[in-house]
Parts: sequence; C-alpha cells; structure tokens
Amino acid sequence: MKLFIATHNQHKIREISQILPNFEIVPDDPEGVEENAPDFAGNALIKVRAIAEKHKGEWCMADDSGLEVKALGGAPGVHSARYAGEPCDTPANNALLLKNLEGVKDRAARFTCCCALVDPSGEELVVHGHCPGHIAEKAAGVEGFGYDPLFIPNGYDKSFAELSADEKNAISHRGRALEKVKAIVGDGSAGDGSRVGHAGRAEGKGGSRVLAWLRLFRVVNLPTVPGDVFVGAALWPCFAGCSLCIFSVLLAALAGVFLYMFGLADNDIVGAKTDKGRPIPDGEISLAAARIARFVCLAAAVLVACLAKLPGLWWPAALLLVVSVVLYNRTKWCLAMGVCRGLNLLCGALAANTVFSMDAALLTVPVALAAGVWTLYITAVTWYSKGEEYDPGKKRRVGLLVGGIIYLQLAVLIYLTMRNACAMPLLVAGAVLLVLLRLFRRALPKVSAS
Ligand code: ITT
Repeated sequence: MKLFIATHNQHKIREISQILPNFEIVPDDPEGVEENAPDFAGNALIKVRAIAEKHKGEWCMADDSGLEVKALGGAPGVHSARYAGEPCDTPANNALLLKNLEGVKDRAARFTCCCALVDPSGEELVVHGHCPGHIAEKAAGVEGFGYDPLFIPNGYDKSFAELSADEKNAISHRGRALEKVKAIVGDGSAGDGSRVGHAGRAEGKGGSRVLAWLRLFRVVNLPTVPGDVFVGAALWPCFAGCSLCIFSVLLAALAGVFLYMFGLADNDIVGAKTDKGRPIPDGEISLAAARIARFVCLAAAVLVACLAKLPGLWWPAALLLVVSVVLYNRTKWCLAMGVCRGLNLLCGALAANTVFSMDAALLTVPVALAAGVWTLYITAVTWYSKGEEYDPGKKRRVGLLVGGIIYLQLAVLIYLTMRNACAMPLLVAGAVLLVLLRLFRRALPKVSAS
C-alpha cells in the first residue's frame, strides 16, 4: 500500500520505512510551506495538507516531532529543528541545548512525534507518540539523528544514538505514533487502507466529535465530583442527628458536576494555545464552541441550584468555588485546586442544611475538618503531579492517587453510615458512582489517557 510522506528529512523517511515495512513509502517534500503553528499537530497538518492536494484518493502523512525539556519550559519543542537558528544545524542545536542546561539538575525531557494523516476520502486524522527520558551531560553515540546523542530514554543508560535502529524504533516517539497509525490504516498489506475503518480511533480531526467533548470534560473523572458532595452531606445525620433531604443533595451533586465542567471548559480555553494534545489546540473543538459550553455549564449549575431551592449559604460557597476554579486555571496554584475540592465538600454540607436548628452548630468542626483535610490531599496530589508528562511512573502513581479519590470517599461514607444509618442512601449513591467510574474507564480508555 502506498503512503505519501510530507518530509524532506531523510532520517525520518528511513525510520518510517523501518517501522512500516509493508508500506510503499513515497517521500514528497512539501517545499515552501511555513511551519508556523504553535504545536506539533498544527505543523503536521500544515505539511500533510500541502501534499494531499497533489495526491487525491491516496493516504498521505506528515510527521512533526521534537524534543521537549522540562527545565526549559518545553523548549525546544516545535522549534527543535531550528533551535539554534536557520537553517537547521544539528551540532549547533545540540550545543545550545547543553549550554542552556548547564548546571541544571532536573534534566527530564521527552520526544514527541505527531503524525497527521489524510485518508483517500480527504478526512484528516492526528495521532501522537511520546518517549520520556532525560538529557545527558554530554553527547554519546553515532546512530540516529538530531538530538539522539543527547537523549537517554527512561529505563536505559545509553543514548538513542547508542541504540540500534530496531531498539530505538521499539520505544521511540515515532515508533509509538506509527503503531497508532497502523491501528488506523492497517499494516500496509495490499488493500488494507480501504478495508480498515478508522472513525473515532484517531485523536485529531475526523475522530469522533463526541469523544472530543468527552475528553474536554474528562468524563471519566466526573464521577469523583458528586462524591465530595455526598461526604459533606453525610456529615449531617452523624454529627447533627438530622435526617437528610436526599433530593436536595442529589441536585446539589448535579450542580457540583456542572460547576466542575465549567472549570474544565475554562481550563482548556485558558490553555487553548499551550495545552498540546487537548481538543481545542488539536482543532477538534473550536474556541467559540468551548466558550458557549463554559457558559452553558455555569447556567446549568445555577438553574439546578434554583430548582433544588438550595439553602442560602450554598450560594456564597459555590461563588467562592467558581472564583477558585478561575484562579487555578490562570495561576496553576496547587492550593487553589485543593480549595476547589474542599469547597465542593462544603457545598455538600451546606446543601443538606435544609432544616435549620441549633444542632447545626455541632457540624462546624467536622465540616471544617473534612473540608480542610480534603483541601490538603488534593493540593498535595496536584503538586506531586507536576512534570508527570516526563515520567510515566509518576503518571501512573498520580493516576492511582486520583483514581483512589472515589475509594476514599466511599470509605468515609461507610464510616459515616456505620455511625448513623440515615447516611445509607449516600453510601449507595457513592457505590453507584464507583460502578459508573469503572464503566467509563473500561469503555473509554482513550479519554482516560488524556
Ligand atoms: P520535515 O519538517 O521536512 O519533516 P524537519 O527535520 O524540519 O523535517 P520537524 O520540523 O518535525 O522536521 O523537526 C524535527 C526535529 O526534531 C528534527 O530536526 C530533530 O532535531 C528533532 N527530532 C525529531 N525526531 C527526532 C529523533 O527521532 N531523534 C532525534 N531528533 C529528533
């Protein structure tokens, strides 16, 4: 099967041919195109579109790739080829990288490869592959190209340039991205491209729109949000001895979910230019559509709270929650994120306060304690998660800490139910959330990964 590749880089062509041996690789230099997009996906699309015009009815692909160094804020990134200036000068690029990292201890980095495809019907698809590692103190090895002599992949004590082509391709960013390409196009045997359906399996344009919205709203994490509200509400029967209006609590949980979705849309709008691999920069969701979604989520939270006739104190807490969300999205202060989730729990406690009584005062200390502990836990996890994109081990551990939130909530709900059986409906609701979370994670692995 023929695959037209938009590149002038002979090293890329060699590696792509090694990784896709059954394809007839046809290089086509997209001469004169300006790679001026802010991210790899944008540049890969610019290059592939330039040649797809010429090869209508065929599969075309472009690879845009580069090195991202944590201590340099992700540089050289999309400027990898011309880090030391025009034209591309590999020794100068490597020398500049070493100079900029002089005296730097944390040398974590990752290679990223983005492959943009245009299928025979003209549909566009985008996939990414990453390879985490670190930058060596000095160059070593003669294989490969570009930054290979300086890059030591995680789990190895040799640079990419000291590995054989097969060893590099098995773990490299390009190898990983091209595995995804194979899942879409087939392995290149005759007729494969027309036989293999790909709707919804790519990350970028042409992938399912629904999937893009599910990714924007990190739908697999959403079930952890009502859990905060349930824990807050369950404190009532245990410490103030009041029965609960379950209906109000459920609606408060729904309002909490909408507020969280408001925050997620706002986060992706704020990071529209910088958060690579998210649906807005990948061009799957327009900025205007995300802005409308942000407004709709906020309006939905207000509407639900009005319908539920939530107590007056819920409103200032919810307003504070919105302020913390907006603050976190713009500053990335870990504490602001912790405060969001602590306030979510507080909102649960306040929403359940439908019967005002003297006993309500009994709740102040347990609620303050629970919200405070929750704030600290989330703050610590957010702080620990920094730099996880350069360290898959850390990413797995953060996944466990975040996934563990729902188990923590359930453990607290079990304890509170043992103290007062009136909290039982909230424990049942918490268990339903756990089932939902597991179902989402199984059905939507692609969304879980983002
Ligand atoms: P085309 O745009 O024509 O494909 P290019 O070399 O300009 O070729 P990019 O804009 O994608 O390609 O820049 C990629 C740069 O990133 C490349 O020049 C290297 O410096 C670096 N790079 C990418 N993949 C690499 C790899 O596997 N090993 C070492 N360096 C790599």
